[in-house]
Amino acid sequence: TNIYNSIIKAKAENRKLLAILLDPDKIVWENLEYLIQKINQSPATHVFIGGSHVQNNILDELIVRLKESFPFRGRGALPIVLFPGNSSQISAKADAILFLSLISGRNPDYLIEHQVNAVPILKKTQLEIISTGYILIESGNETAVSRVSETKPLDRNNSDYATHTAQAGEMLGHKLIYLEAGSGAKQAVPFEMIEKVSNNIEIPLIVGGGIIDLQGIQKAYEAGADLVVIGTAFENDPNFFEYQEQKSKIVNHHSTI
Ligand code: 1GP
Repeated sequence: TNIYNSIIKAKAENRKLLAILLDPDKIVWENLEYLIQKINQSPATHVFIGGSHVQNNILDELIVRLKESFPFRGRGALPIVLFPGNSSQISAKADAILFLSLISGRNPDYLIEHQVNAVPILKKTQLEIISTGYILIESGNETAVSRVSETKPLDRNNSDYATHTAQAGEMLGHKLIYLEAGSGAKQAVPFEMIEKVSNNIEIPLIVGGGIIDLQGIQKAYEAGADLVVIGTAFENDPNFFEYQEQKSKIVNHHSTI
């Protein structure tokens, strides 16, 4: 319960968390050292690993490589958390797994079938298992989550229904709620929805999908996200956090003139 407890603690202290999402399928292995260096220099507090079609052998290798490189950073090793698309994407080498149930959808495979199939694999690992209610929100384009899970995302204009879904997830015993617009979403989860959901649950709230700049991260935090996930933006440009930092300095500078 190490990693979950640290998320709870951060929430209690109002320390916001940031995860970089790595998709093993999209990693350019020749650039891995560079990528790791950029992760180490970034403000990330967690690394999430997942994708829609990942194969096991590269999953293990990626995590081993990351782990070899993380202990050298000043503030300690970054926790590596699996964010699996299905039961074959489990590696004993990670620290924890978001044990997801797609509670926005009505496809039993992603509500319970994959989870049942994952048990024999999980039982052979020491992974910390974090039960997560996973809620997909309509994003203006079809995302891989929706396509692969064959489920309909929730209406982005109906914050009440999303909130009831999150509350049902909490009542069912999930330890986290993840509001997801989908990787590469055109539109991120609406801030108003983040606000309503976070005001109505006690457990920590993760928000991700389609967040592409510092302002998007900041606004998600202000709306009540406890942890923000950045995938595509960092994948497209490993200097993402440096540029964003410079940009925000410029903005702040101008606003004080
Ligand atoms: C996807 O929420 C994550 O599951 C991150 O999405 O790739 O759009 O940042 P992006």
